[in-house]
Amino acid sequence: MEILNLRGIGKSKYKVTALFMGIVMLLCGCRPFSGLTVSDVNTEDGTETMSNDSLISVGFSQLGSESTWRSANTESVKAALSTGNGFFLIFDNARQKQEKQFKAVRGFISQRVDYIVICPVIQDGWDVVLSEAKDAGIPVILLDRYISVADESLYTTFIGEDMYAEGASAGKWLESYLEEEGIAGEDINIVVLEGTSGSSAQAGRTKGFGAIAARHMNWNMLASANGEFTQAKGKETMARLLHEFDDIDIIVCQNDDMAFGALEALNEAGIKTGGKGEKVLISFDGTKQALELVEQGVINVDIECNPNSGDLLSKVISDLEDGNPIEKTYYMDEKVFTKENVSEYIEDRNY
Ligand code: GZL
Repeated sequence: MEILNLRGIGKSKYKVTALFMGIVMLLCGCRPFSGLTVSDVNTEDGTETMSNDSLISVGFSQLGSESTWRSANTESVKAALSTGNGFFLIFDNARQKQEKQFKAVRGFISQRVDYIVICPVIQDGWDVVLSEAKDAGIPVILLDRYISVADESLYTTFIGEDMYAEGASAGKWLESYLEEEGIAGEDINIVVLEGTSGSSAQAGRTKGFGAIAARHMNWNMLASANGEFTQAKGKETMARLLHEFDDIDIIVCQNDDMAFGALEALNEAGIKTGGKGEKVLISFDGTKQALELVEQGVINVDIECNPNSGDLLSKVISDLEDGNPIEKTYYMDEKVFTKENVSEYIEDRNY
């Protein structure tokens, strides 16, 4: 946990004696402040005090750093919720472990932050810890991924992407592609490399693509296998599927990192993708590296999933601070990239 700020009692603006807090943390076996933003130092007795007049403290539980997309999402939030923009950000990387997210959220509650932001690694299991945040009077904002809770008042708003729509976009693109190739009536064998099991990204994309696939009796879903949104697992999973099936026509990777891994396995097997009569490769996220592969005709289509939600998050928090009405859901703008349109977007892609 990067501690950029330790909040005192209540919502009032405060002064914290960093030296005292550092000793307390040492006694508790914690690492003293690292990266502490000290606005003034009293050199007479060596104590350091930190004042943060009119800054908004935010505890951010990021699920991990598993993909290019995730790193871009983290950077987007850190850039938007900077001290210069009026925030003190406490950042925690849960390394894909929900238990670590629970621990981070409870830490934010004990530090009485003004807001808690969570990218939930999986959908289930959030009711208890979010009830604790509600009891503490701290608004919770979901970023990127959804949760399944009985009481929707446990979170204030969701800012992210419509995963179901992303999955459906991939299915609709495949319908058009097969029509254009004149093979819409032929048997089509499909494998899917899925992201983190139980995440709203994996569930939404699977359901959205599945709804389109259900319209076609000749679309054979050979297998869906977990690639954990990582390149390494994507390679391993693709290699296993190539070993299992020798008649795969369509490969759906639920993010670019798994597509990069799949391409490693396909290349090692001497199998090409993207071209006429070659296997079709469908991916999600729209990272620069992947868009370059779309332009080269290696990835057939990439469904954008925009990680740059930091500015919108900052605006929503500011609206909450000002007492302005806010929506329960904010979706990011997203595109479908193909060889026909991708070139105009690659240059400016910042992830
Ligand atoms: C989608 C996001 C997914 C990305 C992956 O919003 O949660 O998680 O598609 C990332 O790259 O790992």
